[in-house]
Amino acid sequence: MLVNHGVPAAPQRRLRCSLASPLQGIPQCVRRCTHLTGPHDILTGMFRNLTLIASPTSPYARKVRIVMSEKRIECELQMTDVWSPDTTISQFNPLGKVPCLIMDDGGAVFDSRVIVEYLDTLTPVGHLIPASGRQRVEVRTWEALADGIVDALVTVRLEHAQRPSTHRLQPWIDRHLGKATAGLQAASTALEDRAWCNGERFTLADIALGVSLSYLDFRFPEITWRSEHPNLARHYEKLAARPSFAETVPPGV
Ligand SMILES: N[C@@H](CCC(=O)N[C@@H](CS)C(=O)NCC(=O)O)C(=O)O
Repeated sequence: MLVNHGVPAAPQRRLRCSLASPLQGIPQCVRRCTHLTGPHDILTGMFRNLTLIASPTSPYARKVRIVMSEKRIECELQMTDVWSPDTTISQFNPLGKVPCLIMDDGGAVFDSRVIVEYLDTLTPVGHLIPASGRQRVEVRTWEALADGIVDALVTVRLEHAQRPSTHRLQPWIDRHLGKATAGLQAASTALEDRAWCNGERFTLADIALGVSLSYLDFRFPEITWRSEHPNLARHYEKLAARPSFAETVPPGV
């Protein structure tokens, strides 16, 4: 959609954390995703145990959880509050952010874009990222656009949640609201009246866009994106009805 030519697939990145016991210290708010079947590496035949460190309200973690659900990948979910002094997230992700995927050998994978790329290689069930070429880069650009909308909204949210009102910078807030607004307009223009963001089927592009629209509802209910972009509203309604979206709704919505 927003690019002129295809690029080669990005290499899969795997980062290892140095801890002997990788999950030590993570609060035991663990939920087993029992409706899912086990992940199976089709290349090596190895069965993998996966743990996703997340927070219930993180849109980036939600994107990963939706991908896992769509692909029927089993995971253990461990919730942490990244803003709490007690969190141990930085032992796994030095950037102190969720989501972070821990593999059975203790390897830690972040951020959400790298995690979903890895997950899509784990099972042939419901491929979400086209294998190569123009289609692939278009889906990844949709994801970058949707994540960019979320990035801008999270920045605005943090201005309110983390900074005293006397220290807030309105021009900074306006700048990021402007990015979110422009991103929504670009998404609406690119979607037109098509059934899916890219091609003829549901992909990661739809997941990322749906998560960004849901985050607007969750944190910025005053933004009237539905009336400005009826095509996005229609698309979101369809996405929100999928079990993967319904089962990952942030608490309190
Ligand atoms: N680009 C990252 C963004 C992750 C991110 O910013 N996560 C937030 C939660 S929504 C976080 O952990 N923030 C903690 C912090 O910034 O210290 C991704 O896609 O995973």
